[in-house]
Amino acid sequence: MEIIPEYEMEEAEHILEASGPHGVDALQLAQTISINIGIIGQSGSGKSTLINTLRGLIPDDEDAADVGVTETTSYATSYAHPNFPSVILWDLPGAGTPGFPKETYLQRVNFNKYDMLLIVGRGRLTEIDIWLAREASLHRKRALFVRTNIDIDVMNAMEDHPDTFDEKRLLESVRKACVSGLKKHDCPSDVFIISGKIKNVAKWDFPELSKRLVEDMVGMKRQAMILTISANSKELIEEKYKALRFRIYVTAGAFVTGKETLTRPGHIVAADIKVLLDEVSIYRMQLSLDAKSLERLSDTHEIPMHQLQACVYSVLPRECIDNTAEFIEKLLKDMAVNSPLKGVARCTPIVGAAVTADLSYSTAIVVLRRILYDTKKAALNVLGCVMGSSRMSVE
Ligand SMILES: Nc1nc2c(ncn2[C@@H]2O[C@H](COP(=O)(O)OP(=O)(O)O)[C@@H](O)[C@H]2O)c(=O)[nH]1
Ligand SMILES: [Mg+2]
Repeated sequence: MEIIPEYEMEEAEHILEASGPHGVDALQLAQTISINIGIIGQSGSGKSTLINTLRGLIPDDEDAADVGVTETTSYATSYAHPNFPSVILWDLPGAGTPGFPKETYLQRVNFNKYDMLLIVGRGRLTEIDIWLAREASLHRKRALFVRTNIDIDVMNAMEDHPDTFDEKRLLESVRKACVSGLKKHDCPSDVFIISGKIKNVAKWDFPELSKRLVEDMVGMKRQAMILTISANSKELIEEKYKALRFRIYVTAGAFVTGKETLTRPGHIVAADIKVLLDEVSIYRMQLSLDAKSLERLSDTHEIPMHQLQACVYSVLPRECIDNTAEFIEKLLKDMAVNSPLKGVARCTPIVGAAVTADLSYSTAIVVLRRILYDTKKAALNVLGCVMGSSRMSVE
């Protein structure tokens, strides 16, 4: 049985102290701080596509941003993450069109409200791209420049120069042109070269972009942000794992604060199982292992479903997926019989004198930690499978 490491107990103690004896407020707080991210750029540059992909959606999904070859976004539209409504991605109308001339654009899109901007451009750097980057800099806004459509450029270059085509060189020249163009005008020059299409999330700079979005958020905001981005790189899966591990102490806190507490680890109340089940389903959704996410991965990367499932089942017992409630119940019972929970008895002091902590709190922590750890391992397995297949399709 895993023992909770000292440093982690200290972290948990810190969070719980900061947010009152029950710790529940920490999670609520993380969910109520709103983060506004403005996705800005010329019409057709791929803003709406990028928003959908960051949220793990395809354009035809319900609630996805409208995508199309004609101007489709005529007012600022907010897209909250389904699970974490406090992080808001703003799909903004294209800048510099007759309907949205430069002169009134910043005011009409409410430029000041954004905590961060993603300036989206395709093709060569345009005057509008530079103008937006300069405004971001003048307004002291955190901004990243996202250069989309690299998939099309790669395809064209392959067709144009079949004998001399060199993808690495092409990327270098695109990057150099963007960075030097932005620097020349004293603009922030963090450039990410991507394809916004969901099938390309593991390619070019997309994983770097996702990671950078996370890094740029601090404290609680950072934690809320991590949980809104779909798990498409190893680093992001690890970050999500850390963020989800923090939640464990809060979720387990429900056992000591709720009315129907477990008095002995072997004595299982349906309400307790429900708390654990809900948490486990959040892990699966967050780490893209829920049925919908797996189906989508299978479709977009053309990997047979049974292959993805095999990656999951090689780590997570099949019954943990097919009958989670029974699996949890069995774990709890095993622990009641086999484990005196020596290591986790140290949890008790964190909740302090305000509550009478009992063994159910420790039990919940151990069960959740074990399932979360295995879910992360399964997510890394699935990612390995997807990366393998996307490398194959490039070669
Ligand atoms: N191949 C490719 N097509 C893209 C990419 N980004 C956007 N598109 C396509 O470009 C068109 C315009 O995209 P959209 O997201 O609506 O642009 P917006 O006006 O900036 O919101 C749509 O047909 C998208 O499918 C990309 O990175 N690669
Ligand atoms: Mg749009």
